[in-house]
Amino acid sequence: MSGNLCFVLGDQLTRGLSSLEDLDPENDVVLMVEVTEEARYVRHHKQKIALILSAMRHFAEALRGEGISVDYVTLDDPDNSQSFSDELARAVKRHDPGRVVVTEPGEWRVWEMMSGWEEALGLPVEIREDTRFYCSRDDFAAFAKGRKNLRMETFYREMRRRTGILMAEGEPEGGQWNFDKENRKSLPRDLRPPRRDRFAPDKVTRQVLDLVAERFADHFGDLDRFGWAVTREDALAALDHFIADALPCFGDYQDAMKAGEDFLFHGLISPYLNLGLLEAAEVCERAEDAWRKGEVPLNAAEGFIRQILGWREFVRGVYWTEMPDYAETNHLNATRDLPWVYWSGETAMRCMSEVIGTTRRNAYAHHIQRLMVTGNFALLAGVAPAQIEEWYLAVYADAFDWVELPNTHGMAIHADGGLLGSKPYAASGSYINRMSDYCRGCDYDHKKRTGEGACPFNYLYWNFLMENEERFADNPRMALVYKTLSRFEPEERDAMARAARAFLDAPEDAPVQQRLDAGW
Ligand code: FAD
Ligand code: DLZ
Ligand code: SF4
Repeated sequence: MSGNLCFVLGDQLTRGLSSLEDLDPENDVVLMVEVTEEARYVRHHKQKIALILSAMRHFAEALRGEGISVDYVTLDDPDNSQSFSDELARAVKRHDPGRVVVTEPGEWRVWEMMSGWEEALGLPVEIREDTRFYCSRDDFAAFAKGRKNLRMETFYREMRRRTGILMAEGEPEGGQWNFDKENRKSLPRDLRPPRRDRFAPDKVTRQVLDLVAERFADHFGDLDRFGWAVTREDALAALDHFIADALPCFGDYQDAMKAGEDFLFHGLISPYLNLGLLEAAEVCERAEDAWRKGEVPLNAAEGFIRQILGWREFVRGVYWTEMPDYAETNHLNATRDLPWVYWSGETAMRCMSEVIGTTRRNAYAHHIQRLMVTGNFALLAGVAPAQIEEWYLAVYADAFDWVELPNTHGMAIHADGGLLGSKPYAASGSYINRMSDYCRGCDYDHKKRTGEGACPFNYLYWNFLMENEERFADNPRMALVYKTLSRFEPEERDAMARAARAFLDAPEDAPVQQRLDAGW
């Protein structure tokens, strides 16, 4: 064969992908491979593996339906070498292409791998830009150049101007760029979130679920509630459902948490965006359109669009301009092993058990749960960046390094020293109590800082501020909390520091590897 071998990765399931744009069905072959290496470089949640493999199989079928020749290697193929590089080398032998065409990957690890393919294979490998984003890597680098700190809000305004989304004659719709302050309402007790569409597994998905249950039994997570869309058609249906039923309230209750309500008014679309079943532009356009038709309020449309046009594009830009050094920073010198509770969910802290519970059941938790519960805990406990990052990368269906790393390393645990956020997102039990109903049913008392039944988030929070006083006391955004801390009696400060030490050194915090080795 003299044509192209177009290698499509598991998070590149978009028909308009750059590596497929000039595909010639007469001469070219698409290669897709299921490999254990990708499922095991971190132990991904079972649902995440099943979602990716099933979506890959459906995408391959859709391409075949167009008359495109797809060489698809399944995980259980006895000749499968189980790695990207080796499977590509085997496919090159099978097809003898003129060149290999790929779209740049979403992870530095794979980028490094890809950069060595041309030499290893001895034939041209064309790596094309991933055009599924609003902002290219080069454009972001130009934005970042010369800036000491990178702020999402500055970037977001530039993106609004550049795209014209929610703009009228050069000004933001509604006269305001950002309705963040209107996005922090607590949930009224009687407000019922809409029932969410879950998609019944078809035959292909059922086969994949069996395969995953058998091969990855030792991975975290339940499979029985698998309900993700695995085709573009179903992902579009999920988007329609979200826009009609949940987006109207998204803005008001974006930061709220409620026990037993895993999804509230969130989109549940991040896996579809990150795998390529939905495109960022069509999602933002749908939300804007709903506002223009009067179907959703402006604070909902703007709040939602900000997450995609702003945060999603921003963290990707940070990732590619700052890697690989970014992942190595550890500004707060955090070294604690990841507490076992992240895997077991067994704790009297109701907030933690709720968030880890939805993570296990759904391979999903919404942003505030990730940031202000599990992320906040890791920050306050001083968990080593690499360990908490591995956890986030493993447990969420939407997790890929380019988006997970900046969110965890930068936003949640401040390991980048403030490159991405001007202050750490540290919070005590009062925040969690304000934004959720978790504290109501908890064994701990969110009002107590010390003594019997005191909420761990309280003494961990104040202990964190005490330990990092030199670092943060001059930060104007933290002046108020340090003023409050200065009013505490020395005895209370000591008591909180002692409580924090005792809690963190509790014997159930056995190192994760030890518990993994012991089996689940
Ligand atoms: P919605 O709340 O409905 O938001 C709509 C969309 O906006 C999301 O689908 C997502 O594409 C985008 N978005 C929202 N917030 C962010 C953000 N901070 N960064 C990038 N995109 C955002 N998101 C991932 O896609 N993959 C990850 O691996 C990931 N890891 C995270 C780790 C931590 C510690 C934190 C704090 C956040 C992380 N996020 C990650 C961001 C965010 O939590 C998820 O995108 C969101 O919860 C997905 O659910 P949803 O589709 O219901 O989102
Ligand atoms: C995450 C993942 C998994 C579990 N399995 C596969 C796979 O078998 N084949 C594949 O092409 N991609 C898989 N992926 C997604 C890749 O890890 C992802 O494409 C790279 O990390 C680049 O972002
Ligand atoms: Fe979490 Fe503390 Fe509230 Fe319990 S009291 S749910 S530990 S914040």
